Amino acid sequence: MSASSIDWFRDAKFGLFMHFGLPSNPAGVWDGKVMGRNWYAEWIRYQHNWPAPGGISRADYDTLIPQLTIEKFDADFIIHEAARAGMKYLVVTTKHHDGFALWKTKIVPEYSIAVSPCRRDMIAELTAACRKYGLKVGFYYSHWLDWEHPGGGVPPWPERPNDPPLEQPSDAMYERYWSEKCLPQVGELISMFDPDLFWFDSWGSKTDTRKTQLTPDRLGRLIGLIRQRSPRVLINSRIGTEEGVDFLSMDDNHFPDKLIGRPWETSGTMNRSWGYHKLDFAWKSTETFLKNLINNVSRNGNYQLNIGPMGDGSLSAATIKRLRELGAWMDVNGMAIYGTRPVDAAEPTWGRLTQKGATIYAHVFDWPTDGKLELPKLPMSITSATVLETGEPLTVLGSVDGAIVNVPPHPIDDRVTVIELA
Ligand code: FHN
Repeated sequence: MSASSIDWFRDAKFGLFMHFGLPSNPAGVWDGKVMGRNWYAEWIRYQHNWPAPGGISRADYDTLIPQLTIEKFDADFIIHEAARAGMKYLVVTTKHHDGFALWKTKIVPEYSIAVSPCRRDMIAELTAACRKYGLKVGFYYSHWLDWEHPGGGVPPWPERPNDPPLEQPSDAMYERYWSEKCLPQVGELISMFDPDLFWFDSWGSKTDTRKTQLTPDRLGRLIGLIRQRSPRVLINSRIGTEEGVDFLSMDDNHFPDKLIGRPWETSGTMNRSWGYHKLDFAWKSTETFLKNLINNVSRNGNYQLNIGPMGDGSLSAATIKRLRELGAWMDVNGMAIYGTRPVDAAEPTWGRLTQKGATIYAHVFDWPTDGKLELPKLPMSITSATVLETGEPLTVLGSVDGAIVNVPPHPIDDRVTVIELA
């Protein structure tokens, strides 16, 4: 990574995560049964019918390939929506755990979108749309688990409560997977698309002993290959190490309660599932997403909000509504997000603070009922306060230590009102 590569990531703050693949068609339901265990629809192959014995055989699972028609997939539309929502980068599943590639790969081409009826290259289309709308291009690649290759990792726990753990491939077989598929496909993604970021997926803590195949040697070869092919591409810590990578990825939907000095991000879902699940109706609110974003930004982090397009490639109405509501807020308040840094001050109980140069932004989550917004001790004296959305000037009483801003009786935005302090 060159010294400046991480700068765009630190300034961008808000990205779009996108989970799509073969499981987007069954969308959490197989043979009329809703998948169990959790709501991660992209896991249907192993979690179908859980906890009863079952799962889906590889042969049955592969009947999803002829269903991959994506007749309503419009990369331009999706990335335009992301840009309107204020998102500055995309991270898309090029290959999820099932091992199926969404680009026209020359490595294991028989398990890729090239053999589906659509004959399209989703990754090429999304990359072109990102370049058109000015978003950076990030690729999710499931390096650890791969359920296509005979040497790829399978879930490291018993999928059924009374079963033994699934049998993992031998180390020699895993090595074949690593050198025949994982490394060449990652290299190919770089040479074909020149991405800005790789988002690798393993989970749990650094010391999680289940990730046995991710040895220092293998991780070193993967990171080395990427660094050699692209000096600027960013790599996340879920590759399996925090050493030699560019930013930390929290666990799914995990929002740390304190500032972290290194660049970091949280990836989060709009409902429960990452891939589209047609019976997952637990949609979170736009207010939740905004507070997640602001919370992370105030603590030096980014937020990568996921969408799961439906099997035909289109976005659900619930997804589009949330993206547009986010965009409306970002249109008027984005300057309090992009390019900001944490403020050297105590975190207020009513919300969060961000700073850019000599301007501090107060993001008010809980509007004061007595009309007085009490500021903590700030690193500079405050003489002016303005509602960012409307330009309404507010009176500031006091200065550096515990200044008070007189605010109107009601917030201008029910979700989060931003006040610009200078
Ligand atoms: O197992 C995956 C899951 O399907 C999804 O891709 C998430 C996204 O962060 N990562 C894994 C679980 O942590």
